[in-house]
Parts: sequence; structure tokens; C-alpha cells
Amino acid sequence: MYEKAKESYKKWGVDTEKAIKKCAAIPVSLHCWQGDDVTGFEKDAGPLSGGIQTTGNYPGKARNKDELWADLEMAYSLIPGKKRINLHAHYAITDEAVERDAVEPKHFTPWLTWAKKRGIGIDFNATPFSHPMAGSGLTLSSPDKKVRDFWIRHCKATRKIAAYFGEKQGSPSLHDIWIPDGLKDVPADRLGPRERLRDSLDEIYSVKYSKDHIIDVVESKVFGIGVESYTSGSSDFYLGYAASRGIYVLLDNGHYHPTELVSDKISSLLAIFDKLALHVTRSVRWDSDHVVLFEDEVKEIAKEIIRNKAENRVLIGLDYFDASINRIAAWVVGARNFQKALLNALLIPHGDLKKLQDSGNYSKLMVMQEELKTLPFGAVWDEYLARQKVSGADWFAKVEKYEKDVLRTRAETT
Ligand code: RNT
Ligand code: ZN
Repeated sequence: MYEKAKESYKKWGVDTEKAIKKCAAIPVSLHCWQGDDVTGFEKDAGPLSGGIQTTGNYPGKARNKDELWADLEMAYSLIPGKKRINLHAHYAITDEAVERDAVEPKHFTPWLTWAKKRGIGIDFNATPFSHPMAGSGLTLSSPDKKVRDFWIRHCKATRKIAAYFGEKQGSPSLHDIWIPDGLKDVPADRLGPRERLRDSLDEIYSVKYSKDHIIDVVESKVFGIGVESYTSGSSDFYLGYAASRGIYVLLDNGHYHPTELVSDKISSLLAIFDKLALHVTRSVRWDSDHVVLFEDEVKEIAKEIIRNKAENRVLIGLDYFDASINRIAAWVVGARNFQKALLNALLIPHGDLKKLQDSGNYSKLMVMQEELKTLPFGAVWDEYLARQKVSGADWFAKVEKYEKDVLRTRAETT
């Protein structure tokens, strides 16, 4: 099947061997928080807050680091390609309780050891939600200086940890700041919170680290649950902020109006910034964080990375949390689907298509784009999985067995 597929693609000037090799080298950062519904390791962790929501109560959720590690390993074993791990600051590994503004690199050294052993780089996130100091719904843009200062200290602490990872792991750690700040109803002051956010961020980024160790990004959002009328960290705000401060933006494709497409935003940013980051997710009518599917917009996002040769400039991460299905299956489906999207994009003769666009031959461009859609992609995907020594279409049987042997026993002991 593969040999035949290879020939079919060759007719279009596409080298499947090259595509397979390249796909295996593009890192995709797996979000640790799909494993436990964004709960984290803090003792007495309260409910998830900040206008995001995990729905469902599928049995067997990871309750501690060992369970999360075991589940991650299970997931990784079924995902092809180069992987990273994306952590949140409330996944610190400590015996004593450590406040969010006091987290230190030492609280994350077990993660570093774990990741190093597996040849995986770590990315990191500030966690300004699910915490009493975020109870008002406002953090870095709060009118209360005590609240702002707490989260400034937190973000300074998390950047220090990311820089530490970057130094120790030999690749920069992506550090993302997303805040939940916003208002439920019509604001009386839109500028005030944004000026405060700007000043808080300036304070946070006044600490300088080597770009070889940390890549700083800010993540905007259109709205969250309970904060439908106003978001301090809007897209416009962060674009201007990042451009003027020499940092970068992160595009989460659940964070825009439903007809706005992140696939179209990537090139706008590539024309201005040398890097950008992604949270690939699936929003169903709102930022619902459903599992990533192999669907048009996801394919288009991958095409934008590949056709612009931007695989070293676009830092890819996944961000979704579904608790209504087997959490490992959720990880694996989403990660495999983004891998599929990358491989699919690598199997397109982008140079030829661009030439058709530039010469105004739109008829042939449309014809070719449509013909390409029915090439035997599945056979190349199967070959890629085999070379990566990852299960083919039967992978889910392994997850079912793991659910029976491991996850179900957890449910019984809770
Ligand atoms: C929330 C943002 C943010 C979070 C994670 C948990 O809308 O997408 O990235 O999902 O940090
Ligand atoms: Zn996100």
C-alpha cells in the first residue's frame, strides 16, 4: 500500500520519504492538564475557575504525580513524532504546601528528571486561576494592588522556573501567560484594567533571561464563562504589547469569534514576528476545549506552518480538556490528529500551488487543491506510524486494556 502511495505522490512531485522524516522532527507539546481535568497537585485544590470548564466525570482520573506520569507514558507510547510536555505551575512536586508566588525551580526538578530521561523538553505556564487570590475574576489587571502584586510575584516565579528548564534541557522553554481577567457585564472603564495589565506585565518582563532558555508569550482570549462582556487581555491588547516589548503572542484557536480563523492569523504574525506559539484546540460554539479532530481548520493550521517553512518558528502545543471520555484516549486522539495534519501538509506540493496563485491560474489551483485531497494519505500515515514504532488503527485496544487494568482500579479505591 505504501509503495503504491509513494508512486501516487511522486506524480505530483511529492517525496513521501522526506515528508515522513520531517514530520517526525517537529515537536508538539502535550498539555499535562488533560490527564486530571486541570486539577494540579496542590493539596485541597479548589474547583477550576477563570471562566474555563472541564465537563464530565469519566472514571480513573490521575490523582497524583505517579498516576499522571503513568498515564502520560501510556499516551506518549501511542503518539508518533517528537514530543514535549507542557506544565502548569500548580503541578509542583513538594511535600509541604507552597504558595503560588513562592514556587521555585526545585519544586519542579522531579519533572525535569522525568522529562530528561525520556528526551522530552518542558514548556511552562503561569497559573493565575483556581486560587483564592483570583476569586474576584481579576488578577494582573485587578484594581487591588495586593492582588496584582501577588500575581506579578507568581509570574516572576514561573518565568524563573521556565528559564531554569530551558537552561537544563538544552532547548528554550515556552512560558505562557494567560489570565482569566474580565467582566460579566458592561464595563464602566475598559482602559483602566488594560493599563494595569500593561504595567503588571512590564514589571514581570523587567527580569531578563537568555532567549536560549525562555520564549515569552502572552495568550489572548475573546471571553470566558462569567466574563462575557469584557476581557482585559484581548487580542489587540496582546498584539500591541508583544510587538512593542520584544516578546511573542500565543494563538489559541478557541479564543476568537467563531468565524475568525487562526490559520489566517499565522501568516499575519509570521510577517511581523520571528516566532509565535499555538494552542491547538477545538471549540464547539464557544471555547469548549473539545479534543482536536482531523478537520479542515486543523489541517489548514498545519499547512500554514509547513508551506511557510515555519516549523522552527511556530511553537506547537495542544490545549483541551475533556473529562467525559477516557482521558488518555483524549490525549492520543488529539495529538495523533495534529501529527496527521502535519504529515498531510508535508505531502502537498506547496511550491507548485504558490506558482499557480502568483501566475493567476486560479482554475488549475482549485483543480489541483481538490485533486490532492483524495491522494492515498492513509497509506503514508500507516507507514509513518510503523516507522515510529507506534500502533496503527488498533491503538485503542491498548487504552481499553489500560483502562481495565489501571484506571478502573483507581476509580474503585477513590
Ligand atoms: C484558557 C486558556 C489557557 C488554559 C490552560 C489551562 O482559555 O486556553 O491556555 O486552557 O492554560
Ligand atoms: Zn489556551
